[in-house]
Amino acid sequence: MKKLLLVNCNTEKAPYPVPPLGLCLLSAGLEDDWEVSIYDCMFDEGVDLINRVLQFKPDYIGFSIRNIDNTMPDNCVYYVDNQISRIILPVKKITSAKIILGGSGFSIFPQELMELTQADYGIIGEGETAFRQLLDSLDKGEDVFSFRNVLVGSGTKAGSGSAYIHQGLFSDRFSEIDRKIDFTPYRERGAYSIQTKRGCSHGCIYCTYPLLEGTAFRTRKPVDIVDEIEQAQSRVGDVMFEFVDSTFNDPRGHAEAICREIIRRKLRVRLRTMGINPRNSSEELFELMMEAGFIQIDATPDSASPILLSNLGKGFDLHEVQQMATAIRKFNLPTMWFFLFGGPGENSETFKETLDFIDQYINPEDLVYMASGLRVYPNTPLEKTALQEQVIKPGQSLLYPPVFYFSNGITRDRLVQLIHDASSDRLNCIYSAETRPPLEMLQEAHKLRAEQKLKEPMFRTLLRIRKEWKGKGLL
Ligand code: B12
Repeated sequence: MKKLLLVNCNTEKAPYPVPPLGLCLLSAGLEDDWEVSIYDCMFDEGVDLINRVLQFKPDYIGFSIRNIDNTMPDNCVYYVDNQISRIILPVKKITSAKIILGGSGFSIFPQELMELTQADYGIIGEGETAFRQLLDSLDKGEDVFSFRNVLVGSGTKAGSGSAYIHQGLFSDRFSEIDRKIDFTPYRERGAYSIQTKRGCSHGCIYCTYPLLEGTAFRTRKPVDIVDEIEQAQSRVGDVMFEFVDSTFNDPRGHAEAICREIIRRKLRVRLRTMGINPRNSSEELFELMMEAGFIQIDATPDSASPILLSNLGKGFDLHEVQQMATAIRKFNLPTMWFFLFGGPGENSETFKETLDFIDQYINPEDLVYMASGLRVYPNTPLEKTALQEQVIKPGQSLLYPPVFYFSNGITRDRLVQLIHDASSDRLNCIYSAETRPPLEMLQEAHKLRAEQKLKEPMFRTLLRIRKEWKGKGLL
């Protein structure tokens, strides 16, 4: 059996460490015919990677590049340099194994990352089918130049060999994350990732999801999804399960069906999800979610200004955002809200429209993240706007330095000032560039949670402490 080493290059622990779901899925699909080992750099920053390579002696090494930067114009963290200089290049120096790159970050900037790493191959997009085909063909010594989604060496341009297509059904294998990596350190703050579908049919102007996953939803069967959760829970015990879909409640009815299956089996699970789409949300959905075991959701309308919702291509209107917020509040479903200011057409009036919505509709016990500036990614509608408005030049690299779009209707400084003002008046509002709570606050929160056996989301505990500290004049 030929040997394959898969390396998770991601070491970012904020907002919490995320397990390498993609690599575990790839491993699950390959391990019948390949001897696969995963090296997870998350907690040891890759210090033992060279030893693993020397001992395991892989024929091929796949590096997963998930994060490029933290998408924040203020306090921007750029991850690529470290991943290349500390993880990929040292391995390249000591092995003759073929180096293959993949992952969502890689798929956004494939050519530039091939050049920077001088890797042998790269796979754009999802890997289940393409990676297996590539490995099998390389192993037989076959030509792989014409393979779709595959880059060969740093010289290839995106051509027939890399035209990006989205595959049909994705693997029905379970990731079994806890069997593939040491899941213990993820238990405390992280979650067990579950994907219920791929694809996104929405057209948010800045977003990479349709490029990464395709524009058509490809759903898994609710029975399979709940089997996966049930089996994982029987192995790992009480853990938070997190849905990692672009939007959880798309297409309409799928999320409801998953919740019903969980309820039918009387599972006692803790669940959270990002991406609730206002258009397909309803009281029925939130009621089912509460009953199924959701203890936290992320709501990401980006704006509550009708002009911005339209300019950002969100595909839902203010009324639908208001309805969603009302339903969330009715069921007291702990929610982290995300607003993204600075899109095309943003000005002080549109900012105020969103603020009015926050004041009227959002539970003050829920957290509101306020971000500024839109990260510009290749092949998105925002890239075209940025070109037209001469924010970027034709041919300019968007990889580094990271490029952000700001509306020309308000200066960047003024926008940040408005966010600062809004967050100092409202304790539940936080400027996303300044989200990390002070260490002392985190320690107090952990202590309180342990003493009182609190099961509420961490953000609610932190928010209460923040209010107390403010009351005592400590903030
Ligand atoms: C869910 C999600 C989150 C959740 C994660 C929850 C969790 N428990 O995992 C939360 C909200 C916490 C989150 C946070 C962040 N995220 Co996020 N997230 C996503 C999202 C929507 C899905 C990721 C996922 O799990 N996909 C499912 C798995 C199965 O897919 P996959 O890992 O990509 O693997 C497949 C392929 O990539 C490929 N593949 C992967 N590795 C390899 C390796 C080889 C060798 C090969 C051949 C193929 C291959 O095959 C796999 C199977 O098909 C993506 C966008 C997207 N649609 O992909 C953004 C995304 C990954 N996130 C992104 C970012 C920036 C972040 C943050 C830095 C944001 C921030 N400022 O906090 C943090 C970082 C968190 C961390 N600790 O690393 C960016 C990364 C690119 C970039 N711009 O840098 C993305 C792409 C979104 C975007 N803006 O475009 N995120």
